[in-house]
Amino acid sequence: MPPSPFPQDGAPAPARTYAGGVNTSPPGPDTLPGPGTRTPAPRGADRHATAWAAAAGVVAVGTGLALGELAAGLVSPSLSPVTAVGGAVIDVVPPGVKDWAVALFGTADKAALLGGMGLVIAALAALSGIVEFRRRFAGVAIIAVFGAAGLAAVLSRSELTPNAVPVPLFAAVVGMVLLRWLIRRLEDWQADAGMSAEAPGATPQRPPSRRRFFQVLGGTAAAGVLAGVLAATFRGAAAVVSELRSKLALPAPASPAPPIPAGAEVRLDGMGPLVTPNKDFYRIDTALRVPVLDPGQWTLKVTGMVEREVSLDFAALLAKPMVERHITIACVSNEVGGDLIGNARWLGWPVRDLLALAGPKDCADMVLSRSSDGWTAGTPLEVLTDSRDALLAVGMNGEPLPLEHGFPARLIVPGLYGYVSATKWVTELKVTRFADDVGYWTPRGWSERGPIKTSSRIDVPRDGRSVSAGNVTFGGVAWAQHTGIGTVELRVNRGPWQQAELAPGISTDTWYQWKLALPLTPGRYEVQVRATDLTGAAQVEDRAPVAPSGATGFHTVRVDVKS
Ligand SMILES: Nc1nc2c(c(=O)[nH]1)N[C@H]1C(S)=C(S)[C@@H](COP(=O)(O)O)O[C@H]1N2
Ligand SMILES: [Mo]
Repeated sequence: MPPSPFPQDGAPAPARTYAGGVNTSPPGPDTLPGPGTRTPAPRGADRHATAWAAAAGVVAVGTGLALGELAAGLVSPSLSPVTAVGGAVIDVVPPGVKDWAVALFGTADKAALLGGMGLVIAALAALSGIVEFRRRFAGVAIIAVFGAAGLAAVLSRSELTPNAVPVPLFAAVVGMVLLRWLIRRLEDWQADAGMSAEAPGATPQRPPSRRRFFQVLGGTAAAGVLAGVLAATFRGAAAVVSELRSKLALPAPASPAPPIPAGAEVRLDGMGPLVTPNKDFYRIDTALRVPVLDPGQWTLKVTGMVEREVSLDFAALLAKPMVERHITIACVSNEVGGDLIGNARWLGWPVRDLLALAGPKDCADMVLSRSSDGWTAGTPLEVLTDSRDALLAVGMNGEPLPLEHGFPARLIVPGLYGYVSATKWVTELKVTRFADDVGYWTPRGWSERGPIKTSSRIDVPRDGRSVSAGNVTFGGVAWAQHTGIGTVELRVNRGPWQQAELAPGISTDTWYQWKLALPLTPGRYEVQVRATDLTGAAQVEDRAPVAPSGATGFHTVRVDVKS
């Protein structure tokens, strides 16, 4: 029997023969082309190479997108690159087309849009694979354009939060790296296949680089599918809850917020608004993944040293007489001059009324509030039962709380730093004693009690700016929550303090804006601000770091006055 011209299954593969007839060992990293050299991939070595390049493009882009959606599910549940692009498409589509789509697809219009986007993205992804195989980095460049488009879409959305910004960039970088890697493996395979085909007398065979290509392609696709399934699980829950949130009608307040006094808002170029929009509100929490709570499932329990435990569901909470107040909350980690502070109009039920239902026992002096993800804050019972408007809040600036800010309910307590009071996604209030319980941050080096320290900030001109000589108008904010601001003063180059024009506050629980025009001749100046509260207590001058109980010191800006 003549020897078969074909290698038999199970027979050891013959060493590869290069065109020069030299037998080599299987390629290690040292035999790979150096950076910048183009592997000539002989066409026709595998008729399907172009198709595999397209598949590599789809797998690379798909995996990048899936990981992006997963990252968005973790850090920015209300906005992902895909929902941003979808939302942007919905916004730019003319109304006629929208009506047509709704008529055609009915309530499946969103699914149809996503399906259509999927097809367009898959086509562009396949193209990027083919192009990358033809010319190194050409496909990578297409994905970079994808990433830029995703970023633009994210930046254009009203749900924009800082967390959402890096996600499209991350997705694009993953896609670019994967594409280059997969195409490199394809080039290796095609080079090997081409050489063995060109070798005189060589028999057609499958080089190990072929197997390698399919391994990395399959492995990447599997990772992409896994990320996609996880992302769909996370984002599905977030999407459902976002939808419930957007359909929620907040009750009208039984006690509406007092009107903002005329002139409370000092309008200077570069000065922030008196009421901070939700999208610009600072966000601080320990949650890696924003808790997504279904309001229909939410309950709040009042436990511990109480006459009777109370359990409240969301419908029962919304039926309570609601109070609406402007309250400025601040983070203990806010540096002097920092921006971890914001003022919003909160809607909620006074915590004192809730605690009255439970009846705290006399020995109790603290309420340990707990969030759905186990974070805790220890708040003096007294602060929650005195006349101030400590709220179990459900609304922020006329909307249900954003997911990032504690949907469906959180605590807002005038006068205390957030870490000892402002529990988001709150699910339990345990009435207890400071001697028995501690909040999350206390054993980590922060004070047991966290009253907000009176402070002030210069917002314009910004530190380091050049301005022109003449009357230079300074402006900013000052706060002494629940006491109120009495005066704000500025001094130039450590000279005498000069009283600023203090705008009326909304209430003592909010920050106040102020301004002062100073005649300045050309030169360099150091300008400082200090606030005094309504009891006459001045802001502390000595510098203290944020830990353990909040920063002190005067905010100082340097300005360069030009002629
Ligand atoms: N569940 C939960 N609530 C929390 C925190 C947290 O880590 N987890 N951080 C607190 C801190 S330190 C601050 S300053 C405020 C910030 O609230 P905001 O993100 O709505 O601005 O939330 C508080 N509530
Ligand atoms: Mo904080």
